This record gives sequence, structure tokens and C-alpha cells, in this order.
Amino acid sequence: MALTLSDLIEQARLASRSLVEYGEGLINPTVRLGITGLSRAGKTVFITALVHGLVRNGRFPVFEALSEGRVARARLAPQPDDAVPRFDYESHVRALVADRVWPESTRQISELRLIIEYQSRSGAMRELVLDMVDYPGEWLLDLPLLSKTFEAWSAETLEMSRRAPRARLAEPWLAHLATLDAAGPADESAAIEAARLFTEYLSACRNERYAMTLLPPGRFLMPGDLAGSPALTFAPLDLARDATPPSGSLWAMMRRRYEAYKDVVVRPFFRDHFARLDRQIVLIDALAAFNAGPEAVSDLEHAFRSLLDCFEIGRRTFLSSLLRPRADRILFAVTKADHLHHTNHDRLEAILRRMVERAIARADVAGAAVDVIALAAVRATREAEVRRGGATLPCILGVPATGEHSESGNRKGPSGKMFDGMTEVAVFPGELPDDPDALFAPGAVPFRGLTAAHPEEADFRFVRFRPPPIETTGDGAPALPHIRLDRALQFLIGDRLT
Ligand SMILES: Nc1nc2c(ncn2[C@@H]2O[C@H](COP(=O)(O)OP(=O)(O)OP(=O)(O)O)[C@@H](O)[C@H]2O)c(=O)[nH]1
Ligand SMILES: [Mg+2]
Repeated sequence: MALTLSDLIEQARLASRSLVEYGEGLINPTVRLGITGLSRAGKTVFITALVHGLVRNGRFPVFEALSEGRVARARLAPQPDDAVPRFDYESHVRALVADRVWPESTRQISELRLIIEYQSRSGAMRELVLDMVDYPGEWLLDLPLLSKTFEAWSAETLEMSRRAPRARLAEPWLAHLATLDAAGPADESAAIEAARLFTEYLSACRNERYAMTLLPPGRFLMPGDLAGSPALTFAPLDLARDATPPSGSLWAMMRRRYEAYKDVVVRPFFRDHFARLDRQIVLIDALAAFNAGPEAVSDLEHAFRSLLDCFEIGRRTFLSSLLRPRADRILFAVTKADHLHHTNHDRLEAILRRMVERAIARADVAGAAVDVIALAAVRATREAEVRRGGATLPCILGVPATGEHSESGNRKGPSGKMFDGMTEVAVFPGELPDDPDALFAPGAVPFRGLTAAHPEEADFRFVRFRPPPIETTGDGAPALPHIRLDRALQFLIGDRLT
């Protein structure tokens, strides 16, 4: 694609900042860790648990620097960007540890800097600066818009809205769309009504039961401080692709606002946070998609494939770090693995590997180290074998959050019950298929999610458990239980602490 003047200016801006940061990195070795994930993927919990574990010397046997006793201490430090709010680590820890509730959905961007003081293998004392950014997951889906025209985005969005299970949810918006004349005069009240109905459609798709992930523009669902502004008052139109809008038309107005949205919202977000990452962890709530059904799984796969296209991933050379920053390590992680018995964790990783292979086959990740993992940043469950009807079932034990209910529990689990947030229960969460291909075979219905089947027949369901009580490590320090968080850390920064 030909570069426009604004693309060239953008690239020059990135290159000059990259040069400054390269110089700073020589003095204070820094890792900018990208915690990427759609809404509810587990970003806020991951950052909180990771920092808690490092600051409090958590139980991280696979994280070598810590298990070899070379980490002197980890401490929070003032963050680099004055204009970005600080990640409210203390409140999130309080919620998780003292109140045993999960943090609320993130509404704005925030940043946190951690400094790890460690002894290198040669014995010298060193410091590694770890910068992390948290943001509402909805915003992530905007990145693919950068390379899309209004017309292409409209066509794609419409096409998707006409397919099941979205079609039913899109009816009110599509009925209104059919009354609009794109080439007719710009009409502000029509634009407001279209944006309202379109936003309602996006919210309905996000409903847990469907767990659809491809829902840009992200600010329509999480507007931050932009609610009601013209940059957010547009919607797709039914158009002939690549034609030019008549001046003064509704089409011209919608197109201008779409471009404004990209300029004011998406491009700065990308430039300030994604175009400068050294390492990436991509958190994926695959279990929610399994829970919702095959359409949600394919939607999820599609979403992170288009995201990968937006990131700069690949081997870092002297020149490339000067010109364009590139992430040279990327870890794909299925979160909330504590909702499955450990006998299923390997299967979960195999399914993820299968999804990732298909995604990276297209993206340019040459030279980058890529791995997959099934983890739980905070482990909310324990495991138990439960005997039922002569059979032994591998179950998980946990305290379901208040208001969770099991009325749609699978046939082997408890059913028809509202949980009070205090009582521990044993749940048989179902078994993932042994062969990952079984989930992806064309035309096959390899598992029955909640949308596809009568709830009684769904193979998988996952209740939301309360965060666990705190444990203590050998030296009496409080530690949050986790699954493979240490392996993730070792992959992401272990080599920078040798
Ligand atoms: N059991 C368990 N649940 C988790 C874990 N991590 C996240 N969750 C659940 O997932 C929900 C979302 O986690 P968050 O960390 O808030 O997700 P997020 O990616 O920050 O979401 P947004 O802020 O909406 O973008 C939590 O409220 C928990 O219910 C985990 O390690 N174990
Ligand atoms: Mg969050």
C-alpha cells in the first residue's frame, strides 16, 4: 500500500522516539511489556498478580532469577509518562487479597513501573526496569481499523451482522439502516440514531452468552471521556465499495467522523502504547469462547489474527530498534486455566497452539520467539477427585461468586442452585477433546456451547469463582496462588536477568 504523507510523518515520529528510548535503554535497561487482551481476558488481574508476586517474593520456582536467590528486591517506581494515570496497584491488591473480589472492568488507560534489583550471573548488582500498561480491552479491537477505509469497514461490519448469531441482534439497527439514504443530505439526528442503535447491537453481541469478540469501534462500548462527541457519532452505511461520497451527504459526514475517530483516538493509542513494546503477552479468555460455542471460538481466532497483523514482531537488530521498535518475544496465554482440572491444561495448550499456528502463519513474526501457555494469574480453585455413581470425576473446588448459578450446569455438575459467595462447591468442568482438531474441523459440531445447545446438553460451562484466600510462602510472606505465572515470567523477562 502506498504511504501517505501522514504515514511518513508518523513513521518519522516513531523513529525519533525510538532513537531516544534506545539511548535511555543503554543506561537503564528497560523492558516495555505489552499486556494485550480483549475485554475480560484478565489483564488487570495478571499485572496485579505479577507485581504482587515480585514485590512479595511469591512462589515462583520456574522464574530462575528469583528461585536462584538473585533478586534482591522489586519495588514500584514513578512511571515515565506524566500524562497517563498510575495503575492503581494498591486498590487492586486490596480487592483481591482483603475483600476477595475481582477488580472492576478497566475504564481508562494506566501505567506502572517496577524496578527489579538483581544480581547477574557474573555477580554484579544490576537493575531492570519493567514498564506495563493497562487499558480497557475493548480499545484493542480498534487497531485493525487503522488500515481500513470507512467503506471497507462498513462492508465488513454489515456482512458480519447478517450472519448468525449476530443477525438476530442486529435487526433493530439494520431496520433503521434500511431507511437511510447514504447519498442524501447529512442529517445529524439520523446519525445520532444510527450510532445509538449500532452501539446497542455491539453491546448485545458482547453479552456473555454469545461472547463475540469482534466488535470495533471499541470506544462505542467503553467511551472513556469521549462519550457523545462527534468522533463517536457514526455508524456503518450500506455502500458501494470504493466510490466517492457526494459532498454534503450523510455518507461524507459518516466517513469524516470515522477518519476523525482513527486520528483522534486510535492512532495516538497505537503510537503511545503498542508501537514501542519489547515483549508481549497476549491473554486470551478461550474458556469463555468455548463456553459460548463454536461461533465465538472462530470469532476469537479471527480477532487475534487481525490484531497480530498490527503489531511489530520479529528479531531485533541494531538498525530495527533504531527505526521501528519490534517485540522479539511473544507469549500467547489462555487465562483462567484454574477453571479446568490440571489433566486438561495440556489439552488447553494444544488447542491454543493450534489457534496460534493458524494466526502466525499469516503474520510476519520472523525471528521472534513465540510460545503458548495455559495459566491462571490467580488460582481460585483446588482440585479433588469426586466419586459419583461408581465413577471418579476429576473436579475443581472453589467458592462461586455471589449470584453465580448453576441452573444450566452440565449433567454431571450441581444444578438449579444460586451460590451465596461463601460455600465451597465441587464442579466437574467437563473435558476438552484430546485432539485439538476436533474443535476446528469444518462443518463438525465438536462441542456444544451454551448458544448452540439446550443448556442441559452443553459440554462445557465455567462458573466464576471468588479469588482464593491468601497463602504464605516458606518465609511467611503472603502469596497469591497461581498456575504457571512463573513460567510466563521466565519466558518474558528471564533472559534479561542473567
Ligand atoms: N479464576 C480466575 N479468574 C480470573 C483470572 N483472571 C481473571 N479472571 C476473571 O476474569 C475477570 C476479568 O479479569 P480482568 O483482569 O479484570 O480482565 P481485563 O482484561 O482487565 O478486562 P477489561 O478491564 O475489561 O479489559 C475477572 O473479574 C475474573 O472473574 C484468574 O487468573 N483466575
Ligand atoms: Mg482491566
